[in-house]
Amino acid sequence: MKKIVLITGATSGIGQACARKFAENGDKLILTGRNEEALKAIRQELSSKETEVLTMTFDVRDRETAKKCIEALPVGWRDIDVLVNNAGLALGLEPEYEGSLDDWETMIDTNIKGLLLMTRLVVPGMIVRNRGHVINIGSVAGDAAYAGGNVYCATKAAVKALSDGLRIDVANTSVRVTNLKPGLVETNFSNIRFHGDTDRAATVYQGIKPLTGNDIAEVAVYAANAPEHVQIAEVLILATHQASGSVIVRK
Ligand code: NDP
Ligand code: 8X3
Repeated sequence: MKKIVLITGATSGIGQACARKFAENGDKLILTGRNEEALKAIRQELSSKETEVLTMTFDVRDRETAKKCIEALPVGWRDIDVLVNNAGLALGLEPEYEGSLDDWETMIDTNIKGLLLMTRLVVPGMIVRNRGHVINIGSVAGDAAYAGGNVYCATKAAVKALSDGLRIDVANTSVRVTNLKPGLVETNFSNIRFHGDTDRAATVYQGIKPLTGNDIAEVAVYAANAPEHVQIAEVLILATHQASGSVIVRK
């Protein structure tokens, strides 16, 4: 059955790959992000007779705008089946005693509070319909801290706790909750982390074949299409030569 899939941060990386994979799967897409031009481009790329795409421009930290957008969804788009809470970022890799308070606030506001806001806006409808699926993009970083990861790792540990908490809260319904935990995925992630230092960002993926956004999107689509009695609760997806957030074998 065609599903209505809402993806946050659909303008780049894992979110954009999820948009492409769910489109291939024939679903109806609500793509959200901050960059209106990038949203328009992906809507044009994916819209077809088979695939309907709606875009909404908002920052997941902006409570009022996000609420207005969800409340203003047109008829035929309101019964969201899958929420992919993907929007997120890492900023900096400094020791915890030296990091930037502004960077910390941005990560906490986006990765934790933004994800919570979207959950709070979308899940009540799922409960009423007794149908739905929340796919949170967590990280291997949430399993254990790595050097300089401190606050980013804490935000992804929070995604794990929030996924587990929501799964408990909806266990008496047919709503499912998945925490997808990627390792090294080559996207714009490291450029953002290093504030546009592309040379430094490139070193993150040197000597190892990293995952792609597509690798993660395939798992998301699999989880969303598993039989109704199957809940893919958590998946850790690593590059073959990565064993944890801090063990990466480069050749
Ligand atoms: P990208 O930087 O390529 O994509 C991040 C996306 O999130 C962009 O579309 C970005 O939009 C959006 N975004 C960031 N902040 C906000 C905001 N405040 N409101 C709305 N959208 C926002 O990185 P990835 O695709 O790699 O990251 C996606 C998710 O995957 C993140 O949650 C990240 O933590 C997680 N992850 C990434 C891994 C990796 O190695 N790459 C591994 C594990 C998890 P904009 O362009 O406007 O900034
Ligand atoms: C992103 C993966 O290992 O850089 O969550 O933290 S890592």
